[in-house]
Amino acid sequence: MVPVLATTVLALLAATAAFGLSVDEEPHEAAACAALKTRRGWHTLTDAEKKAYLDAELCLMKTPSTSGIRGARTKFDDFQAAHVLQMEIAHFVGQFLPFHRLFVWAHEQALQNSCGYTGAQPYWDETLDAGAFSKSPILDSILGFGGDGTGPNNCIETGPFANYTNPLGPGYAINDHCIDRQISDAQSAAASPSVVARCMNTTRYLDFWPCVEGGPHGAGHGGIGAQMLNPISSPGDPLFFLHHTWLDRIWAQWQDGDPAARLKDMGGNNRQNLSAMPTGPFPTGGFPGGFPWGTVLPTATGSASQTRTGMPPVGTGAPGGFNMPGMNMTRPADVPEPEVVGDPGNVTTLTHLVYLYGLVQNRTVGELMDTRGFLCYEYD
Ligand SMILES: [Cu+2]
Repeated sequence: MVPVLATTVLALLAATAAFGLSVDEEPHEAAACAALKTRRGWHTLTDAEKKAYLDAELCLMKTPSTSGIRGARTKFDDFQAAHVLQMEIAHFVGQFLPFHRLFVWAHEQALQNSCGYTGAQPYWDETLDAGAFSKSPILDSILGFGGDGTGPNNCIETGPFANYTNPLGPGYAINDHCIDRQISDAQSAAASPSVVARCMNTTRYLDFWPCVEGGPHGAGHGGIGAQMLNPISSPGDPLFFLHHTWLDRIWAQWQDGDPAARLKDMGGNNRQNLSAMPTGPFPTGGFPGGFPWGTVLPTATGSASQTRTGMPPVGTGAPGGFNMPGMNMTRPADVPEPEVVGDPGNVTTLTHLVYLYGLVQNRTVGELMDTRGFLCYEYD
């Protein structure tokens, strides 16, 4: 039998060497989950709860980074910086949802451990604002994230984050700038209940994930626009975390629909192949049915009956999609190509390692399938 564990450790060591960052080799001990935290929607929080979250985020923005990740100045930047390095293997791939599950959780841990936040990570139920993001109460200038961008650079000029100097982005650039937005109500339309329902009605991860990534995911990023629309540097807008927590909730609810099957159901490609992607802005309303490509993808089970159409082909490919002028999506020489660790084939499996450069312990996709394990949360 192939020594899978040894192979994984070797791959881990290779990844460690490549990034010069520590990767623990200890077996992962599931931390005890004494009491599940309940993540709730922003629209349902009390004023005090909203203020506590916004204050904790502001605290992260004032706390110096200790991660050493390229470009990060504060602990808020750490997450954006890690996302920049992972972009190529975290989107349009099978680990899209588990990667962002750990990513959002790591941010929630930082709010709690570095800034004394005692609440759970809230989500933005975008079905309540689909097609009308510009009127969402989440953009409140006092108890929200501030409004649309204005002026030549689309800087947000209201709300608690108006004066933040973000050192990363757009894309791979390292460059001081404001948090910017360019809200599009039209592009927020695919956050609608009917699109979410279409995703929820799928029965396989291989259909569910691209439906979510192409539909509601794209709606949130396109609906807020500017930095949020940049697949590389989008976590520079603090709304990112509420958007992705909402997507994580959709996944968790879908899993709850058939836990026996769906807490183990994984698949998809390990690396992007965006060569078939269009460039330019999202079409109005996003891609409500999923990705717009027409090729066949194998799955984790390898079963011929589990192929689907409408997916990008497996293989490596430079990011070419959505590469509009100024988005800086061409990876520069000082950014290493991210390595796929623990998953030697082209198909995403439960042994696939999700890593965030030491921000939190590395986890396998298998460990991230159930929010009620070490992650220790559920949704209302
Ligand atoms: Cu992302």
